Amino acid sequence: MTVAADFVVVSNRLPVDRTDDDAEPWRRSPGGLVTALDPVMRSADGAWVGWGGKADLDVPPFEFDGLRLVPVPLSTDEIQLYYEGFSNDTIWPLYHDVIAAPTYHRAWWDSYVKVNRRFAEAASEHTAEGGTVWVHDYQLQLVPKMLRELRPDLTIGYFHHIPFPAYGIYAQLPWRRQVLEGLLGADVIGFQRVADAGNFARAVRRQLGFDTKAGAIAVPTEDGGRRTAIARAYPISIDVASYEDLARRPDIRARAAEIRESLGDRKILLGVDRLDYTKGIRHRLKAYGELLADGRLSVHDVILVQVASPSRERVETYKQLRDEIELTVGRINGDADELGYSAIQYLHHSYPREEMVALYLAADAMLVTALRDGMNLVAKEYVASRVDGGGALVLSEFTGAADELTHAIKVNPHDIVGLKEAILQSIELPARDLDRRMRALRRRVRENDVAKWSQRFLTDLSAARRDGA
Ligand code: GDG
Repeated sequence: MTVAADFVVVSNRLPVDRTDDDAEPWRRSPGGLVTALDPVMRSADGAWVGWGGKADLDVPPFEFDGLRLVPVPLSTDEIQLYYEGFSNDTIWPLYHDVIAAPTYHRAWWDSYVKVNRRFAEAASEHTAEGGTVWVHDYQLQLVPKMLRELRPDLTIGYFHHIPFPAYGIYAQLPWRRQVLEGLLGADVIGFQRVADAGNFARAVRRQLGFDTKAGAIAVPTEDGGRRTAIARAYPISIDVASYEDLARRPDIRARAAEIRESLGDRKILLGVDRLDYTKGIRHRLKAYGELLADGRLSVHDVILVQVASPSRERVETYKQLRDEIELTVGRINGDADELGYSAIQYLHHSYPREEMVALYLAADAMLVTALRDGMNLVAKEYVASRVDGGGALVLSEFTGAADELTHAIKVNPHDIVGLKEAILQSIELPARDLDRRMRALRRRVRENDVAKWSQRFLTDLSAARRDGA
């Protein structure tokens, strides 16, 4: 199938997973991005460029469930160097304020350049004359410039899902100029927070000396002129209605009741994270463990359910993190458990969305204690699922979500004393107070759902195209 689409999304992963079943080789992988872009893809003759999720998988473009998909192959070596290496062990820790030390390897960078070029070429080949391409995330920061060079007729957007760090941190990157130039190939560069867009503009000023004013960056062109690239915040969100629908389903409500009953007559604290050092799981455990040790909480009254979904298991830092967390959970449970009463229920699994919503509904308080997080969709999913108006949200001020969810119980997760107080508040504040907070949170999440997010971005992108023309 040849594809030349008017609207093309480029992301590291395609919105499908490869199965081992020859009769049904692809399964749709549910994700916010697909849901958000689905209507746009269908109305705008869209296609999606991305990796199929398996090494050395080289298959031609195909149609699946009404979506046109263009697989980009990655070799085993490239998965190691470009993806696990440069993306997840250089850029990820650097952009999350060096919570873990980034590793800089020239061979990783070389692979990153090569793979970014392959994505740019695939996008170039499959986009119609004058079309629009929307590139996603930190694995593909060089694609906008490469694509612009190949196809000056295209309108190019880029959205950055993770934080963009302060200049003092960003400046460590040996390839800091190339990455900025790569991103500036886009007409609109979207960030989660106003602060991220500000950090980016400052890096551009300091490194490249370009003028930036209120998010408009003057980028010199080859003919000696200038074009404008917009760098602005577009806080991402979730498909609120789909969470509300799930939360109203009788089977899911029954499952939530069953979870509560199985845990006894106790307050349920909940953590849901990819097992990642940015999520502040260790800080959360420390605070909770101390509350039990201090006697301010008792296993008879409270339990922490921690879902830690497996993530990046071949990257060394993640292996170490898993060991540390499991040691800590074991220690806390060993010290605090009583027969029939466990302090922490630790679940190193992934669950279907239905089960996640049942957990959200069952929990008295959701603990989001990330040390740094682009947005944190879990916080928004929890709020959206609480159609019953119950529950409390403890939210780290270092998440993008904290900018919008101002009625959460805010915490600085590094401050263990403050974190302990926040956890206590989440289960001890008067119901009237918690209800008022949850009402305000729900209003906020419903105002800005993921469809709004993509509309805002794409509206600015088409304005950029008009201005360019
Ligand atoms: C990046 C940025 C930004 C987790 N475990 C299970 C499961 N999940 C789902 C959650 C949520 C998603 O994964 C995680 O999203 P987050 O936003 O919390 O975090 P990242 O994965 O780090 O995402 C982040 C995001 O991109 C979007 O721009 O917000 O800051 O780091 O949807 O529900 N889902 C299921 N089972 C699990 O076990 N079904």
